Amino acid sequence: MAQKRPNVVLIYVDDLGYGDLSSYGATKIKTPHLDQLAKEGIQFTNGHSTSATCTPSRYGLMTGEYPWRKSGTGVLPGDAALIIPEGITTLPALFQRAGYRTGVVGKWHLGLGTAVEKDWNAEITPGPNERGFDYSFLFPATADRVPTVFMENGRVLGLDPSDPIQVDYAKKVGLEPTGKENPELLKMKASPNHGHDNTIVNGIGRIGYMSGGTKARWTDEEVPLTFLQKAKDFMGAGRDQPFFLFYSLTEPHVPRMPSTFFKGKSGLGYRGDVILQMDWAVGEIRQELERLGLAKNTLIIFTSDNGPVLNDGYEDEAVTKQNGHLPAGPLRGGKYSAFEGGTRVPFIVAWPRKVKPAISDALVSQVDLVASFSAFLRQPLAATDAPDSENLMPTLLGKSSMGREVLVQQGGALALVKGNWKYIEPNKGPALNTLTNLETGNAEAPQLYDLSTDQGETQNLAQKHPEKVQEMAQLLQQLKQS
Ligand code: NG6
Ligand code: CA
Repeated sequence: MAQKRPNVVLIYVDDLGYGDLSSYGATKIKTPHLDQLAKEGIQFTNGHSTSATCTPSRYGLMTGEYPWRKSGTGVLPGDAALIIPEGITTLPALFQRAGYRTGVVGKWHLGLGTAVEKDWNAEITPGPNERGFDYSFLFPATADRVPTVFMENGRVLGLDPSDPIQVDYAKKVGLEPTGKENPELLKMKASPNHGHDNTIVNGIGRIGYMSGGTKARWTDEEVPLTFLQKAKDFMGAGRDQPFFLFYSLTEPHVPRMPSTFFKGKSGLGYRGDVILQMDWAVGEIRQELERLGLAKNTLIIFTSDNGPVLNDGYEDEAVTKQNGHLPAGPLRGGKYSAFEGGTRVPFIVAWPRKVKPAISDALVSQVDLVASFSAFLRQPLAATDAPDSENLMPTLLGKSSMGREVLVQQGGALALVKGNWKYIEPNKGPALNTLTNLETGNAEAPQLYDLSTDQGETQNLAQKHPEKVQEMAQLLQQLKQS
């Protein structure tokens, strides 16, 4: 019996948009491995991340709680404390309770330790290992934030004790050059005003300051290869127990710095190149599962933590070599946005012989994974656990076409989707983020769109249907208070 339970690999990528894969309609880039996965599994056309940025999305994914309910879940600096509270059932904890071996490999960005001030040279707890993962190999925040080091089970990997690490987000530490003072040392220029001009590591200016840990610092070109190898090692490590792997890739988040053999391959600049590399890594994972004899009994979920952005802080040619590629496909907005481009992302589920290939239009969200796997693994949740998570396992496995009835989306503003209607609540702040050239979805007047006829959210129908606006506003209010 026990050996029949499938392994689960959750492949989570960073800032990949709805239009970035050829299976989702991209024509300027080809992603054969993901196309294949989509062909063998279910491709969701209305699958959502919990939020339009990384930290809140990951918080929702891990806890089954909408992140806007909890303060402190915005994009975290690299020295932040862990934001997943103790005593709740996380997604990996469900697997652990069900007897799985659990691991996270890749980007974390949910904080580490109990405080901002911490000793990076000692073990840092609590972290993923205290919240449901038996094994962790990660980088703390984002590729553009210090410290630029890998951590294995709470400790910086390859640290030389005679060269201790110090990290600070408020003031410069150490004597090393910064992008601001020494731009001539950069191999990839930072875009003005985005703030990627602090400590230079591997020729790239970062957000935040660090000193020391010279030998432990990563080389960006090696990051995806390192994560891939660690993911493979984890999958192959124990045969008699099923595993849950959260493989959290950094692509195509900035700084985009593909491995040498992918540089220039896409013709779309490094953003396209790292998407190709990410696609390749998915193929490698599948091949490794084959090699281990585990492919048939492994459920793979592939999705992204938020929508796409071209210029997110570096002059990496994502804009100048865009070549007509539409990273959000037909959707409006992108990363940071309350429009569909912010959270509607690629979402693919595959499980050989168990999931029949299909395209599903059901409304599903990453916040639903906790309740879904609670049901699947028969591990009950406490009444206070995962308050916003719905069991959509039958839908995820293609046994039902029913999705959520309502979903709250989080850009800057909150939005509510119910059936074909989408309501974006009035929100102050600029309608256009001029740094990234992305529409935020902010407007001081309510917005109402009919997604069944206007997927691109071009016609605000709020004036035409005031009663609908009122109904949706009230429902959102209720959900906020529940
Ligand atoms: C933003 C950064 C952006 C990126 C993002 C986090 C600026 C101006 N921009 O604050 O470059 O790092 O945070 O991305 O600082 S996320 O996908 O992890 O949410
Ligand atoms: Ca992200």
